Amino acid sequence: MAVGDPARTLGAAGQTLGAARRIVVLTGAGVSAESGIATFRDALSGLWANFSPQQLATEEGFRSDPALVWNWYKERRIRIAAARPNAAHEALARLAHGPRAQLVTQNVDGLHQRAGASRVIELHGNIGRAKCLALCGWMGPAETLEAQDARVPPRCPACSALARPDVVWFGEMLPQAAWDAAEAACQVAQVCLVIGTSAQVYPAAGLAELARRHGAQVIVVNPEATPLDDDAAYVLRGTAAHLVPALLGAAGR
Ligand code: BV8
Ligand code: ZN
Repeated sequence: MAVGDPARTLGAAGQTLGAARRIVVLTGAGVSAESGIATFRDALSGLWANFSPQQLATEEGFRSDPALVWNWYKERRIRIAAARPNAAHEALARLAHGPRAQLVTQNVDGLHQRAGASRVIELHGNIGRAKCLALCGWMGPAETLEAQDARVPPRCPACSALARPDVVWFGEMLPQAAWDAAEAACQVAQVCLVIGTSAQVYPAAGLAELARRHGAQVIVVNPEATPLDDDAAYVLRGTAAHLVPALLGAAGR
């Protein structure tokens, strides 16, 4: 792992990124922190302070108190709608326009897409979408459903079961197509750029190691230490909105 003078590390990491033909970018909640979106673990503040993610972001948590969990997601959706993509989202959207870079995110906030990124792999779903709790196949925009049905949670328009957020809860499988596409991108990447994730939640947290085992050089961007740092080729200690544009600039992208 290259340490030492941050400017030199940024320059070297930029060169490595600039020379890569295949890049996979893995983002976590930290990439949205400077858009004012609390990271997952910070999200449980205020009214939600006495709950754990494992309580609210699980099917059993939802089934035991559907209105409470629906309202937690609704509050997060409202905050996300009021937020704007930051310089990191915008720089990554430009990078992902090219054929060589594949954007993979754990985030459910849709900010990569709002910054203009088109081919985003969402490993954990999207908070803007609702789906049927009984998995009858219905899914649609949560806000539209709320406008049509004032009950909390609203009901599935197709079968009247409860509607739920279309996100991956703890204990749930990730969407197979998204997972397969993320794995495939990691298996062919020369560089794996990991931004704003604590790499605590599996299986997403294992993707950087998968890329590294297939020969990728890992570049970590995070203001704090992560379990990926020791095996990374470069660790850029700082925030995404500052370092991602600088890194992509140093890569000539
Ligand atoms: C599954 C959607 C199994 C919901 C999310 C014991 C050991 C190992 C694993 C497990 C275990 N017990 C259970 C498991 C599995 C579990 C898991 O990994 N648990 C963890 C807690 C140990 N995983 C699951 O349950 C997964 N499913 O395993 O299924 C299975 C198998 C077979 C058959 C059936 C089932 C599903 C996991 C998905 C959960 N859903 N999100 C929602 O959003 O409400 S996870 C959620 O938390 C996020 O999506 C993200 O992935 C994760 C972490 O979020 P945060 O902590 O907020 O963000 P992050 O980690 O990215 O940390 C923030 C980082 O940003 C920090 O590093 C910080 O330094 C940095 N940062 C801060 N500011 C900035 C910054 N970086 C840059 N710039 C800044 N300005
Ligand atoms: Zn239904």
